[in-house]
Amino acid sequence: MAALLLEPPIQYRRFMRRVLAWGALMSLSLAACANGDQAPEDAPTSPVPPASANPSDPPSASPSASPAESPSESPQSEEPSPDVAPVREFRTTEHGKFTEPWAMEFLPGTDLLLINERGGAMKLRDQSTGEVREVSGVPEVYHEGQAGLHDVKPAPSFETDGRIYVSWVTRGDEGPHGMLGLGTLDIANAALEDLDVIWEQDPAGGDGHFSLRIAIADDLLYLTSGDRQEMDPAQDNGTNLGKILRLSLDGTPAPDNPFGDEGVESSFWSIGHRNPLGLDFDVDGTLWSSEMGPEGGDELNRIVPGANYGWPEASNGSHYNGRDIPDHREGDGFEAPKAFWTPSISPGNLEIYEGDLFAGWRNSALLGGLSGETLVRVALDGENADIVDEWEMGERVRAVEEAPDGSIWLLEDGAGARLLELRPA
Ligand SMILES: [Ca+2]
Repeated sequence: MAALLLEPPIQYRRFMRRVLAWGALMSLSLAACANGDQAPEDAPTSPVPPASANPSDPPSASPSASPAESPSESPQSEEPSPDVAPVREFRTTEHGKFTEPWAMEFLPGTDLLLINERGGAMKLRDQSTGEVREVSGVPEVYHEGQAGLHDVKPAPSFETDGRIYVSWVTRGDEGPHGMLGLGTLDIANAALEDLDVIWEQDPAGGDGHFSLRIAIADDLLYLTSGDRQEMDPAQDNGTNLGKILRLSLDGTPAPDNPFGDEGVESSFWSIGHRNPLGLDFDVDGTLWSSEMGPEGGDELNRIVPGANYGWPEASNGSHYNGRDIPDHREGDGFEAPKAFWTPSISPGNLEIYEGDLFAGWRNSALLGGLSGETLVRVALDGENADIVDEWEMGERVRAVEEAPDGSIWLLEDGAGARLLELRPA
């Protein structure tokens, strides 16, 4: 830390970051060899240079100690504040493993972390003892492709009545589709009770791009609904696919939504989305969403009510078959992302940091990369978003969440996914 506080010349710092990153990777590799699956407790993770947000730039390079290699970041991505040097290194502690985890949530007023596994298990982890209990009464889910048990979010009244929102995928006669339910969590008995379906994705379709992320503020519920890999529904205001919705706490369309108060459109907050798997508010209360792009073009979007985010008419990525999609450009009528990633990192969710433990991170968007196997920090400032740091995590990262004490928790992806706690080194 002392070296960072002394503010050595930028080129030297970049060089040292590469040395540190390379050293950390070597430490991790050595530790992994020595300890098998054990997470190294004493090897802090250092950042690698942030991935380029410019599609004309080459993909971000592997960590390198070579000072001759040109850095990929611009000067303005350096620390914005002269008095707070943002945390650059953290220590990682493993707290058990989960099977295909998808979402987690610290339950307010408790010492519990709730974890949803995509196969249909909802688990309560006591953060004091490490004990994990499985919750009964979870709806049966359809578990194929990207389908299964998805997100969870406590209602504003959770601390007094245990009310909690859950999203999942069911398979009806017409095929799989997403559901949003509201139930009551009996913590003492680890039971989900009185679960009512309050919203459904329509029409049904295939096994992908459900999205189904939940965010709540000011007694309103925001929900992402993906394009179900059909693309065109995102521009079709006759369906709730490819949209971000704004609902009342009972699941009905919220009053005064920007697409009018008739029919399905009355639930829309924004349109033209592909697979928005991240949703959170910044410290000013503005909604942001991370969205999986096609081949390249992953997006971090600042959500403006009534805006059209362009899918599938505009994307900074291309179709998987190589067919081009026009990039976002001024005057095309679509809202452009505030940050994007080409090549893709595949952000599994989005968490905007509000704490103090990671100095200098307040109002940073944190995204876990699935294909990227990274943790990415994006500094938000009003309408602007700057990709400022990226750490190689060595595994696909499914979920990022901030704990009440300001520590940051990650869930890896797939079978044997580790639950990780990050604290400043
Ligand atoms: Ca394009």
